[in-house]
Amino acid sequence: QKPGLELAVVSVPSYACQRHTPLLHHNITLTDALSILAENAELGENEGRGVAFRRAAALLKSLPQEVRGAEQLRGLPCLGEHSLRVIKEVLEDGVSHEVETTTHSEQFKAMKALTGIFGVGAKTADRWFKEGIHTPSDLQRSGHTLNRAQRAGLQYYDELNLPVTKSEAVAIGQIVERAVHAVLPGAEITLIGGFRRGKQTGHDVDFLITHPDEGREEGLMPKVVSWLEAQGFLLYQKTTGNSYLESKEGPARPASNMDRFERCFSIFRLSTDNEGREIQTGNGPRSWRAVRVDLVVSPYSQFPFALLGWTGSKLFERELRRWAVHEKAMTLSSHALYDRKRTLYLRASSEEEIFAHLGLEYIPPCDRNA
Ligand code: 8DG
Ligand code: MN
Ligand code: MN
Repeated sequence: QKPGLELAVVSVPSYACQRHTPLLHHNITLTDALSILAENAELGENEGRGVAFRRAAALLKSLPQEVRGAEQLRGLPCLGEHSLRVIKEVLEDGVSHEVETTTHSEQFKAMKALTGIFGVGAKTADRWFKEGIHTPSDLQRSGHTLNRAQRAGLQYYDELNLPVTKSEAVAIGQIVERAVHAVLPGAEITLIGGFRRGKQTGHDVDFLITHPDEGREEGLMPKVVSWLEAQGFLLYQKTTGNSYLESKEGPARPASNMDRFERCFSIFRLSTDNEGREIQTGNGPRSWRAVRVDLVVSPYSQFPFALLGWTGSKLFERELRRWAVHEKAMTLSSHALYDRKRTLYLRASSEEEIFAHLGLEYIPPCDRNA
């Protein structure tokens, strides 16, 4: 009467980009445990270990039912020895000793709190932790010289760690649209990132901007930012120009997933009047909140690649690139797809065409929650 073989018989493909991974799935307890270990590895700058836990968690997210016993996992890919051990422990005891130890460790708690400050990465946080700085308040008191991003991150710490709701994302979208259309009529604005995958909350709001007349989008960001600044919508912004030149970059694999689009990492000042919500601050309540917003500008010809590259999830993106390289001898970035055997760039006018070039079934955004 054990549901034994049901899951094992179904063959599950090993790349996350070959699978449908919905937002809501059946193995939250297990994936939560593995995510903690992934996070801990990433905070310790052990990327390989982090990816292994993320892949195991993503596999479980794609299963059509709850895993009740370890025997159901036989034959499934992506489950390394360490992940399997953790899964078995959780299935048998309800908790994993390693996960418990991690969540209670001073270092993990401190690293999470410090990297939770906008502008602070794992390296910086680790340096501070070793100096005895464990919390944002410790940092405030330490008298350390902070850069502009970190100062803003510290100033709006509590709000930026409050989830952004879908309705807040929509409100931000309306402001971005007004700004973009004021400086470039006909430009198109698309909500990307987690919200495009159907998430109801996010840590930020991401937008991709383009214009059907190639070239019209050039230099757009500084104009949009000036408009937003003049209207008092920005608490912080850092704009980076486009540095992508197909001829110069060539087909070589970029060093990281950082792309070269014109972009702006910002903090918006969003009125909360409409939601009837007040934000509590050290200086009393107020009727606006800080929201992290990422803006990216793409030339029209690269738009499908940018859309695919910025919709996420991060693991789904990583798996797409890994699939491209190892299974297809192609290089995928947020700008282009290069076929190394035929030594040519493959054009695409939609995400569907990119999946087709890659020999993959089309996976819609709502199923890219790997
Ligand atoms: P969340 O904000 O709801 O928490 O999740 P998310 O929307 O999936 O994460 P994100 O950190 O906002 O990233 C959105 C996507 O953008 C993600 O798939 C990674 C992708 N991305 C690139 N290039 C770059 C880059 O240079 N920096 C960042 N931060 N993200 C990038 O394609
Ligand atoms: Mn996001
Ligand atoms: Mn983002």
